Amino acid sequence: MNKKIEFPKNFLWGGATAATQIEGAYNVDGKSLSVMEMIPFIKLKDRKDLSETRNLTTQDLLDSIENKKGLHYPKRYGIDFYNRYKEDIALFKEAGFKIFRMSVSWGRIFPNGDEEEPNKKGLEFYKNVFEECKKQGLELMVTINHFDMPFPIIQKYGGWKNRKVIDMYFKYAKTLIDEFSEYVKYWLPFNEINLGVLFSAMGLEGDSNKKTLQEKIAGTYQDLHNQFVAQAKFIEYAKNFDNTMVGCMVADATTYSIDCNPINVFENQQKEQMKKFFYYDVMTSGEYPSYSKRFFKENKIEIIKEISDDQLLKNNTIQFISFSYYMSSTIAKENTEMTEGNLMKMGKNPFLVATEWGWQIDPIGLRYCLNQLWDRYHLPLFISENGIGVLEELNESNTINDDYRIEYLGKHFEQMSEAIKDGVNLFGYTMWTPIDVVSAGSNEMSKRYGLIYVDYDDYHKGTGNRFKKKSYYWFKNFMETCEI
Ligand code: BGP
Repeated sequence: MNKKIEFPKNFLWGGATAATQIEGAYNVDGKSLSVMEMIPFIKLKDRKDLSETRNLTTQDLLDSIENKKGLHYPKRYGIDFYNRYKEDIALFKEAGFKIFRMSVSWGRIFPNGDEEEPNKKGLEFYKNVFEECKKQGLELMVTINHFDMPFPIIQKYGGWKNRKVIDMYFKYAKTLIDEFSEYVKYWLPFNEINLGVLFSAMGLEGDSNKKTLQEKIAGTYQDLHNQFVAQAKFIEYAKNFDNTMVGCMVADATTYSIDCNPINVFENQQKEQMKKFFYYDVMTSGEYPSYSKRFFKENKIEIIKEISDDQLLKNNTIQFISFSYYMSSTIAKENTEMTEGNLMKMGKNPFLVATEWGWQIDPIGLRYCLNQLWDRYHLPLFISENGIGVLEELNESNTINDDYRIEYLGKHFEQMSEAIKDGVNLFGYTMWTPIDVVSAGSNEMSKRYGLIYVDYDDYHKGTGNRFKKKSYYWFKNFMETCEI
């Protein structure tokens, strides 16, 4: 018999995507390339680990523009959402979604970053998409920058370390809210702002392999500070609009101590401070927390600020917290067995099972995380990503019986419901993803997360046709009945 769990009537259920993983059409209507679209596909069996797909030099990136090496760049093609968005949005509506989270591609709106005027064709595309969502009665949550800074900004200005980029970001973000405030209520200035540390190793800092680790880390925190400032400027401006909420998006992953040895328990607390709470703390209080000051001092990191930055951050904090949650891990000590995680390796937990990509499944870790965030911040919470990536093939009935996904979602929903009973103010959930997309971290199409199967392989071969999986019908029924 199915089990009934409880959720508030107005809970916002839906799905999440990102421009570079779905749109394709990388070279039409004036769009520039983003770094994400310059990372080539490497077959799983041919690569040692994921970092191989990210250790790119500036020369690699330049060579990719005209594809001198004849490689395949999956994020240039996505799943052709650019041309098929009406069909996809109709499927989301039919599934019973109330909200759709998507991102805008910066390179469609300001291809070089420093233009005076936005690209009309880019604005037109998003207006059409938003109109379609409105027609279908879908609320929108928009990520302004989901890992896709236009490459010309990196090439000419060196990326986030240059304060001119703050102004370029603000001009871009301001254009979006000026144009689209009537469609979009929820805004997320940056996707997974705490993963920047990994992107500076991806060419965003130029030839990063020429730098020492200390230089790289220091550069990352400077980039981050400039992003905090850019976000605060946007929050300040967004106050001019009614019915608008600006939140953050942090890649969360509960971490546990390896055992009850106080040394390890404390080490876990310190890791949590700098890997997750630091980000939420700055964005909710507008101040750098005390533990970060010690961390910066001991690691010889000096953040260059302008006089007005502190006040700007203080006056412009986020209104809600959103985060992604896929897995948990333990802290990694010497000799700890490791497993893959979201863009980095993590300590293995003997009590958990992992996906084919090594991501450890832990629904109780989600309840733990929700309680931690609510207790610490007392701000409304929203889960903006959660899901499971699996190798899948259509069966003879043109569907997939993805019971593992149903089990994954059901168990997480159960823990969310428990957290709400604990008193946590959780107001919505967008699963990753309603439809198969190109993987952010591994560039594979075959790492499938969707409720809907998309007929493209890793080389973008296929019809692109969409097929509903068993989980599509299960999710639809769940939203109506709350039965798992
Ligand atoms: C998050 C990103 C998404 C997404 C997801 C799954 O880090 O915000 O863009 O893709 O993780 O990761 P992956 O695609 O690498 O499996």
